[in-house]
Amino acid sequence: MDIMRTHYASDITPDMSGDTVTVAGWIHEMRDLGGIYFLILRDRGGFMQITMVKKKTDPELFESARRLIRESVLTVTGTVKKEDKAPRGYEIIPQTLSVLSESDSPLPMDITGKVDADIDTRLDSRFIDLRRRKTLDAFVIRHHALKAVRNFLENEGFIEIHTPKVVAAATEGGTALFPITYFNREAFLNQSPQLYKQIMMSAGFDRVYEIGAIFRAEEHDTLRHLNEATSIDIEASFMDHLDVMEILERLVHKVYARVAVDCAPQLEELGIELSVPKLPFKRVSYDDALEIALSQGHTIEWGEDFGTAAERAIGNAIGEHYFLTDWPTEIKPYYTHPYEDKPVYSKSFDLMHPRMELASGSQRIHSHKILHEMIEAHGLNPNGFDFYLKAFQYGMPPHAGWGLGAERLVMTMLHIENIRDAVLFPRDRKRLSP
Ligand code: AMO
Repeated sequence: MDIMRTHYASDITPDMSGDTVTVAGWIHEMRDLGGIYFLILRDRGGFMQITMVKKKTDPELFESARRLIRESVLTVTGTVKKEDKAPRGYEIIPQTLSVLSESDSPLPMDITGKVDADIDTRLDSRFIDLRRRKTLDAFVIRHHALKAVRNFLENEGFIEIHTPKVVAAATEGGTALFPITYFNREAFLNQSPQLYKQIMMSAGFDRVYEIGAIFRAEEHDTLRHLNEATSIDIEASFMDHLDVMEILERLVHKVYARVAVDCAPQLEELGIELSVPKLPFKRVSYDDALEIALSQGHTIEWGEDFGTAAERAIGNAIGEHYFLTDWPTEIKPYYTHPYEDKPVYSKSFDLMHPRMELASGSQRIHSHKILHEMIEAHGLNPNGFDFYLKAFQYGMPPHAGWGLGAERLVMTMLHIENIRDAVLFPRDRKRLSP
């Protein structure tokens, strides 16, 4: 059995007519017209038509092809022939065809896109769901988006780091933790690389980034929350909140611009016309946003977070990406730096898409004394933060950073309704498998 492939569907062009190629993939469709038999073979790059005319094909090959089962894996060696009516303008006339793996039948779900499946059916058989072009497209775009993020940050002088996901303490205070057993001790899955990326500022790394898993045990069952999400985090020394906001908006702009170019075929298949957000993004203070929400009939007290409905109302009023800035210090995490001249407000921001929050960040407190006080003021025990606080005792530069949700970035860019469609194997309240 020869499993060497010479070409992907996307490598072959009509002007290769006459060439011999070996291709491989899954049987997407079979069309039996009696005297002529078409196999549509699918690989990552697209579809190929394998054409067999009964009179011109070895009878044994013809009959074995007719017995094939959809979604089986095949390799085909044959001759390329220009054919305007076939996908990509060519067909392959096979000389040999071998089945590498036969599929069971019926399939757990339709993959041709003719029959819609609900999200649970799709996620239960995610490997099959991912064979559908539109599902695959979103993940190819996610790959290009994250590649653009990496390239951008590398060009800005950021060093990639990997911080522990098994930790001893809460990071974000309030939000819920997943406890785990670590030998004989209690440990947790990390909610955010926050404390470690800050420690790296004391280590002198100056600019760091991490793209990694964050775990939140919140009981949310919404279209924009996961219990395991991917966070794009940065931290940078000798910068304030304004500096890192500027990095963030340029990064989002760059991701859209790159995806528009690199993913043109996928965007077309998905029917998406990507409009690259214009720079600079609007800055809207918490107080101004509160006014918008109040004027639209929402009741929120100063110092409260905006609920989903008010957030939507503000988003609709603004209509594009924007920063929500200058939050009340009391509702931001303990590490957030207050303004020196008006300490009830903080040097903090959220990056918003009209549909939802994408990122949050701030300048951080870099004084050991004040940080210690703030941890206590938030009702937390500073003893649990020893390893973190220590890094502030021996020369910690002023610094700032943010965390951007990768799934939310992708879902808002591609108009994906449910965040579960922006992650391969989502973890939510009910789902721990596959
Ligand atoms: P925050 O908790 O706001 O900030 O998280 C940052 C971003 O991560 C994404 N995100 C989520 N996405 C899906 N499901 C979730 N459950 C979820 N939780 C968070 C969001 C959010 O905006 N340490 C700070 C960041 C910083 O200041 O550097 C933090 O974690 O897109």
